[in-house]
Amino acid sequence: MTTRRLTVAQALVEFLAHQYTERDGRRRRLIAACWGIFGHGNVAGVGQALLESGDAMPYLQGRNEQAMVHAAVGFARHNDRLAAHAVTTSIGPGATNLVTGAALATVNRLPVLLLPGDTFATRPADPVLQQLEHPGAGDVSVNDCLRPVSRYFDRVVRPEALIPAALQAVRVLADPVETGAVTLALPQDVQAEAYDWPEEFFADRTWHVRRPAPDPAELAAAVEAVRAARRPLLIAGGGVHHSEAEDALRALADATGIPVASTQAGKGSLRHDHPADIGGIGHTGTAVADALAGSADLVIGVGTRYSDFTTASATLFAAPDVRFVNLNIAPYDAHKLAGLPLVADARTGLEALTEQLAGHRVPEAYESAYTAGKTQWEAAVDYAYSWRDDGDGRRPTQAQVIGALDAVVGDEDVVINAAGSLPGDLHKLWRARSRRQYHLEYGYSCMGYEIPAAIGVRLAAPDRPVWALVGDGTYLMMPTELVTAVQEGIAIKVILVQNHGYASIGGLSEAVGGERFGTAYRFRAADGTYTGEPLPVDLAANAASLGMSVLRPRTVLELRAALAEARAAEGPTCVYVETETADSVSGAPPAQAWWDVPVAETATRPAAVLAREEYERSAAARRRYLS
Ligand SMILES: Cc1ncc(C[n+]2csc(CCOP(=O)(O)OP(=O)(O)O)c2C)c(N)n1
Ligand SMILES: [Mg+2]
Repeated sequence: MTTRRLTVAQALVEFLAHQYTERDGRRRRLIAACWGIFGHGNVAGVGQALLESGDAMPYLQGRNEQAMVHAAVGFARHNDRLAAHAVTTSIGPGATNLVTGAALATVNRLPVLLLPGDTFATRPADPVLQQLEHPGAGDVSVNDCLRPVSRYFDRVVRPEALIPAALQAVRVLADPVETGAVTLALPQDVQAEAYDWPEEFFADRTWHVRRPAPDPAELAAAVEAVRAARRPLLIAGGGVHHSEAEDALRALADATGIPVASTQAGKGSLRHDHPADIGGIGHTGTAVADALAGSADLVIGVGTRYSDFTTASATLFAAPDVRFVNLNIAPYDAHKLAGLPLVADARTGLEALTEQLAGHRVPEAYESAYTAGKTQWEAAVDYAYSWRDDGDGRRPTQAQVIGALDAVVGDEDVVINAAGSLPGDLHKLWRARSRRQYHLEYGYSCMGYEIPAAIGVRLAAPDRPVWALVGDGTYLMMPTELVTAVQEGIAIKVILVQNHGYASIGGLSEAVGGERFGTAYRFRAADGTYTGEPLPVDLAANAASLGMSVLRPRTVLELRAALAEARAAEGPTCVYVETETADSVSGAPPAQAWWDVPVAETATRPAAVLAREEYERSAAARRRYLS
């Protein structure tokens, strides 16, 4: 047997450089690059191995471990999960900084390979710097925090154990059901240890990404349910994009006239101007989609997890006899809401449905009713985007910011967002023009995702204009990777929306009796509350200080010009805009459906007492969907 003598870290890097995915005959490098921040837990192990690998494994330098995972996730999502990044960290704080990013990846089912350093396996001098030392469990390290947020976790405590661990890690990363964060914890001594590896370990390995076809019995039951339905509604989730099933979905909609609503992850599955596209659904949905959901007799969920935003916390689907058909590659999701499961790849499943439904079409009256609803919603979006230049220098609403962006983008632009009040406004208003344009991370809705994810997307698609939309709160949480964009010359475009705090949570707080407590960025007033003047903080100057080109438009007119300039810019550019801050005015239509945020059952303050009464009225509409 031929062997090669390498350290564990060198062997891992060499192995990863030879892994490929293949779907529909297209082969790609699975691990395209490795992000890293070095400390004593990986500098001489994985760090040295990356140095030694030369071009075989490109290295990317980040500023914050969580942000590196976000960048990796943005990259994987834009690659339809067929290519991913690895992230190496030191031990202790470097490793635990991964936890939030890992949870985000796993919740959204997006692949990322995490390589945190770990404390010595041989433990010659406990405690090493940054070691936890659990008094009752000698084998626990802080890396165990990564177990519940990883789809596969392994600790490589002996060199030869890398072989099964690495193979399992890659299997999970490339698996369309199981994928998410995969963690290989690497004790710092083991990383540097040499071993004689069988040469076959480093051979090219191609992981076929399967498209399972539906089971005939499940398919027959689903087809029967669709044929019997008078008011069917299809919900497109993120699985439609992951499976590249957009054409198959359009074919089904064209053939049957079934209207298609979308979740945050699924938006853009149909182009916004397709006659069957009725926009977002749920708490942040359109009036037309939510009205249809309220009376649908059959909901066909495709690649959706049915989050509480989608179901309006189990109140949206209100018809007494409503039933569900769930086309999902994951049995876990296919069985939700007591639906008829159709366990299959989204594209294969949609093609099978279209074939079996030949000749079937929804009633004409139903089609014309939702077409009218779609036209009305279009008018509501136009109204939210509209503005007059009456020369008074008025600041734009957030909806007008979105409208201004809508006016400058093309089909190829990518718009990224994750948290704050923007996701709801975008879900309601954005007119998605292509399958990858609308990039909302709303499984974990993590403040700070946007800027690093934009870097990841731009690495995946160097020719596309990539926009990160960030609120001021989000910006302050993680502006770090602007430096990375500047360093690498990655021309991301950041739209920084200043409204002096958490407009979203402020509005929510008010609705649930919280009186906006702790949600504005203001000085303390004489009474000790944060109701004084807005803070004299200049986030535009902050972005400029990190190396960004910064534009500071004030009015809608100036904003449009600035966005056009940013779009044409060759370097990373930030458009800083202060919006109208009158309480919760974003300019978008209000929520059409409920969201369950529990309200204090007993309180002395009248706002909470009133909110509780309202809460109980809304909560009475909750359903269990058991049959
Ligand atoms: C990491 C993280 N912490 C807390 C939250 C809860 N949260 C959701 S939105 C929000 C405020 C966002 O503020 P900003 O980015 O300014 O957007 P705005 O609400 O003003 O639109 C908070 C604190 C979150 N989603 N992510
Ligand atoms: Mg804000």
